[in-house]
Amino acid sequence: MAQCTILVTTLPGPLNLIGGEFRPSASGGELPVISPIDGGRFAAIADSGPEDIAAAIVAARTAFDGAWGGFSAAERGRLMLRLALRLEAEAEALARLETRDNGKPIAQSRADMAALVRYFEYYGGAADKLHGEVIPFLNGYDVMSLREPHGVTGHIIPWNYPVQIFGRSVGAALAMGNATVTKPAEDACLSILRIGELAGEVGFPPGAINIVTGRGEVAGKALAEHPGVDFISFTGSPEVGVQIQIAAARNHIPCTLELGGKSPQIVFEDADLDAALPVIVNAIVQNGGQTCSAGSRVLIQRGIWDRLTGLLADRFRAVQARASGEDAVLGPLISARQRARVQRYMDGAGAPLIARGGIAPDVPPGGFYIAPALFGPVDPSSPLAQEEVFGPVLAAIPFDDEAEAIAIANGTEYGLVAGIWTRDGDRQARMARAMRCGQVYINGYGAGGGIELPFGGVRKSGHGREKGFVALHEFSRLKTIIHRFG
Ligand code: TXE
Repeated sequence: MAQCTILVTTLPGPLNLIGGEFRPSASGGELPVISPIDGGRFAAIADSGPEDIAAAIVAARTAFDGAWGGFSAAERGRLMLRLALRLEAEAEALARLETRDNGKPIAQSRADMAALVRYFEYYGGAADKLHGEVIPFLNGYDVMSLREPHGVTGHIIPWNYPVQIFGRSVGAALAMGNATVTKPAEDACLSILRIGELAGEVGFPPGAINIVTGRGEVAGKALAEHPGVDFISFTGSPEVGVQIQIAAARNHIPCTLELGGKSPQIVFEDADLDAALPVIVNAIVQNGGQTCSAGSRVLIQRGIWDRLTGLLADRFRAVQARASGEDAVLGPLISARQRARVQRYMDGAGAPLIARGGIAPDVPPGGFYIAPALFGPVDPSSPLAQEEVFGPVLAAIPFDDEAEAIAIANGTEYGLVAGIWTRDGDRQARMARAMRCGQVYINGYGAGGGIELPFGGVRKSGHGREKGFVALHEFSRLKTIIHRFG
């Protein structure tokens, strides 16, 4: 079995990071950490409650009003760059820890760590580059706008890309001077705790970065509802997203929600199929399809239906779920629960199975493996074409012309990303504008981590933009100062 050697966390036990110290939850409760690779328990995390969240918020506020708040923008940026270097030096150990905790193939964990480093480089470099404006007004007035941090920001993070999402949201928040409280997902949070430990080592003052683990409906809920939080960034399911937005409304604070998608890849008859094929397959197999921007629908113009589904079938049959070592493209899913969810969608597909991949015979029997599947033609109104499966399941849907492609592509409640495959420049422009979503790729998909590229959805995919420079606007607020002079 080509499983990689995994380092176990250096953390001494089920602890939270609060005010610069690792400490157990107030109740002393803990939750098991299960590796999806073999289903075995290998560590424990703190099962935190409202008291722990409250303590973290006090620590963050103290940092914001004290040491961390006293850092200039340039000093914050320099510290973030120092953390980026430290993370880069630790990247391999972090990647191995992530693979054991999350189950993702080691190559994917390495890519996640590279993105994490880039986020701290990017936002560290940007910390002192968001300028206010001087606004022309009446004679005898100087008017300027000023970017200020919100104060204490809450970050509720899912298990699918823990470190990338920590980097994009906590990184941007820190760059703007906020003090942060993160509640990572109970299914994968060890790498985030380790990042918090490294941040302390490079000189982040106590309370700037707090990390409290625990169950969503307890610790996550407590963070979302706490009146001491000034801004919430949430990435997760639409159902919980609604609860977060209600809690934010009750506290009169803004929030960003990133809630997944049902992103289409639209392939026209004139597309370069050699270029499209590997990208389409990767967009649904990567991270086991447990990706908010997974390309989970492929819309195929009827004239190339047989050819493209045939080529896709060959590729799907060649994919084997493996134990996340060097040779793995597809690893296990995050949990038995997630595998059962994906299996339910496969069982109820209501469409012909075009091709199925496999599971390597030497995977550990207790792991959460599932073979990838390609279905088609799928009815665009069926659950498989409408709902986020979050697994390696691709729904192929035929279309006749541009208008029908647009109607099908925009015909779900989601709207996160779309991919357009055509050589026709006019059509590229028309289609890009017609897509009701936050990001459109033309003749490509999901390239290079995209940390610089504004990202977020519409409707059920959420609102607000993270990644890129624009995230600094989300994680800060504008003050206008009107100065009348004599
Ligand atoms: O999400 P949850 P789950 C989608 C995907 C997946 C489904 C369920 O389709 O199959 O959601 O996944 C915390 N108050 N996405 O159950 O429950 C929780 O602890 C506050 C898409 O894992 O939304 C975790 O930290 N917080 C998505 C985070 O919310 C709560 C990524 C996400 O968990 C909470 C993940 C509550 N009441 C799932 N309940 C994406 N956009 O990429 C849970 N949490």
